[in-house]
Amino acid sequence: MPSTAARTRLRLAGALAAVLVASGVATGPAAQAHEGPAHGKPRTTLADLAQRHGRYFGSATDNPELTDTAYTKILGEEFDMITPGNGMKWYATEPQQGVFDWTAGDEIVDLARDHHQKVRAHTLVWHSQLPGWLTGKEWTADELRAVLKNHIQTEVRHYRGKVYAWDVVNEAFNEDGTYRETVFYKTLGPGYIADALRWAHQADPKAKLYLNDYNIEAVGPKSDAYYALAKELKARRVPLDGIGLQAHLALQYGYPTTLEDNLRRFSRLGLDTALTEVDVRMLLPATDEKLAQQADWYRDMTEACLEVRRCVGITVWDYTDKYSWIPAFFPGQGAALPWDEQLAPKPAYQAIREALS
Ligand code: 9MR
Repeated sequence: MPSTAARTRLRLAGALAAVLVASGVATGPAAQAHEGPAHGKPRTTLADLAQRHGRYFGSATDNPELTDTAYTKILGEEFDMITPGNGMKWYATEPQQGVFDWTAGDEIVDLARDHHQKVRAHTLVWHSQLPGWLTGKEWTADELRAVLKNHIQTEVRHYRGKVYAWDVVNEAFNEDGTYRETVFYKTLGPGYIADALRWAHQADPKAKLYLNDYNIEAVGPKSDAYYALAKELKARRVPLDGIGLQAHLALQYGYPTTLEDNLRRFSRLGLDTALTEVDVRMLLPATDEKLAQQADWYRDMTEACLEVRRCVGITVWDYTDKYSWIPAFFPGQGAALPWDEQLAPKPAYQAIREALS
């Protein structure tokens, strides 16, 4: 028979466990999974936890995956922001010059609306995944400017009022901070970025407009280039709202320890920031040790965003290893996302919850 003090401790522990279960904080294996309501109350999701901090927690998705109902169930429950991984890119939306196709993008916007989720739209101006009619021809500056303006304004107008933000220009800089020599830069000069932002703003004055890139999580030549450009654009009153840090990290290259400082300096320019395409890949096979390190990185990234007032949210580049882009692009690497290929949460998932709790 336990002493009175011990019984009180036991009761308190039991009450605490009940509160934790009711609030969705995992107290054991049963609380971790996706079996739905625990003790009659719906479990808290990443989105719920993020919203308590005034942030969102999002995932990318792609049209072919949407027939997987086990996948779409979690997609619809855990997240409050969705990014189409491919469906709004130029090759998909304007496959022939002047002929627009919204099928893929609309499917994802409709799905998000059905689940009361917002949309980070991606992306208007990028050197990759362009249609053949655009890459297969030499353009004069006047011609390309007209093509670019028409593409941006037609697409942004189509989604006006339906998306929270646009990645207007994606991946404009090289690693050393020089401009990437894309068809847009080579033909139009660096002013194409300000033009793109202004055209997008005209077409949807309420959408938040972002520049987005990878390898700009840490302070360094590439993020410095964004800092300088953002400062200049703000000074010239070009409609820029935020900088998206993709955050495609790899365990073998080390954690970007200056992430928080970097987010903060953009905040001080009066800009939002967001982690827009997060994944943390590793050399396969995944081991318990690597998965634990990955969890630490997800936790650290989440905490860094929460520490900086204008870091508005985090999006993972899809949520499950089942649909990650990594294995196809980096053979021998993978296991980059918070859910595994069987849609079971990994240590990274728990670490994100802890950071948000
Ligand atoms: O997730 C996208 C993948 O399905 C495509 O095959 C790939 C083509 O480059 O693009 C992926 O998304 C990219 C995003 O649009 C921009 N940042 C890098 C992402 C990963 O390549």
